[in-house]
Amino acid sequence: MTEITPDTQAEAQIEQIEGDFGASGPLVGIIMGSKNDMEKMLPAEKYLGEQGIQSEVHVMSAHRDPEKVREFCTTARARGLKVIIAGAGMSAALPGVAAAQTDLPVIGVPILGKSLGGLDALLAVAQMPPGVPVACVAIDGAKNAGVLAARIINA
Ligand code: RP5
Repeated sequence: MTEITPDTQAEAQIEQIEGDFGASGPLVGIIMGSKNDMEKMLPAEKYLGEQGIQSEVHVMSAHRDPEKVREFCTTARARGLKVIIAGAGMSAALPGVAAAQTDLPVIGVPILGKSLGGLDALLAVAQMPPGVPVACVAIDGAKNAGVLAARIINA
């Protein structure tokens, strides 16, 4: 009989989360705050695919699904991810919240919303406090997020 220790409990928890998020060996996690961000974010996934770098794509909002974001970020390294690309519009907390919960590099993509010309998201993504960095690309700059993620992985 297998003894249940805190370690085996943690492994079981990771296996459960792997089941939820998939564990087929992606190196880049691409997350976004809304399914409505998908079209803007897919150029990152497309570029990475062209470079032979597998990624996984998930929708999770820092405001609407905080627990899902926490699970994703705190298990990302153990599941083999090397970089997280996070896109969001409006108050765009997702990249910063991700960076607060993982020591993997986080690339933030501000998404153009219906007002303020995307400046709201740009400032929210870029203006991180010292010690919690997010590498911010241009508004709707998901392709460059993919390019930067590939450069980090190949560095
Ligand atoms: C953000 O709010 C999302 O990233 C999205 O860009 C924006 C609006 O979300 P929806 O109301 O379109 O789902 O959190």
